[in-house]
Amino acid sequence: MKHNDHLLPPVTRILARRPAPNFAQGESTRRHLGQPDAQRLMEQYDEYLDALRALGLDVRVLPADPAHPDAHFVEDPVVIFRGMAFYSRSGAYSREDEAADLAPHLADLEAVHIQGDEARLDGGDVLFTTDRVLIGLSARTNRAGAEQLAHALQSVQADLRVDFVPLTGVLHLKTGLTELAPGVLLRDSHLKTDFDFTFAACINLPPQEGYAANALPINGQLLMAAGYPHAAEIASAYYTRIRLLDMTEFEKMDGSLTCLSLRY
Ligand code: CIR
Repeated sequence: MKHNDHLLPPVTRILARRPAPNFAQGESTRRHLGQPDAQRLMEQYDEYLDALRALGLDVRVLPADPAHPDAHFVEDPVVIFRGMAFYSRSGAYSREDEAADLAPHLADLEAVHIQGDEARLDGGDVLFTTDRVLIGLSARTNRAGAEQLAHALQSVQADLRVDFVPLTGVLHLKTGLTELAPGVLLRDSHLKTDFDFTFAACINLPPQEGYAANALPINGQLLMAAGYPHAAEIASAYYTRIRLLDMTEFEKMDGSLTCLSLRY
């Protein structure tokens, strides 16, 4: 697979943060899935890091931050594009301060801060596809936040196409939609939106496989949640190397593969 024509360059670096012992105090809309098992969660986390290291990436892992039980979902407070870090304030009040805590660890990137108390945005709502950026308008990201990010990104690349995707049914846009391969979207049918995705081929996963819609392609290889055979079968048409990862304990906290790392 080619990556040269993608908006984002190949990944070389990963920034992650270890889950804190009190991670279960984080936000969750998935309490019905039960209480996460702390030991199992840490095992799943270590397997996730191993999978990234196996891709030959430079993986940096920050210490846990018990003051912010969701802080290991590092993808949400910042969006990285073209060597710049765009920091935003989360729509979850418990997560508002995470951007300030992360910024010193990305000091080599030029920082841009989404301004204004009313502007809210989580990185989980920002999907860079091959040729455009989709920003979900969700419970976490409002129009002011999305407009500011779009404007900031377009000040870096004037012809960047940015579309807003009003949605319900999943936490973030990327919870229910990722780009499996160039021009191919993978969608959880729980994701409700009137947005027209016909600019790409859109593969809808049945509800029982919906969690696998958060797939993580990196440099021509794919990480995918384990336990979703139909989704894995679809993915095998695009990838010769797929690493399936158990994500059950993160799922109980509304977490998925993309949110556990920053890739740049
Ligand atoms: C939250 O509700 O904010 C966390 N418990 C989960 C965040 C997951 N982030 C993501 O999908 N980008």
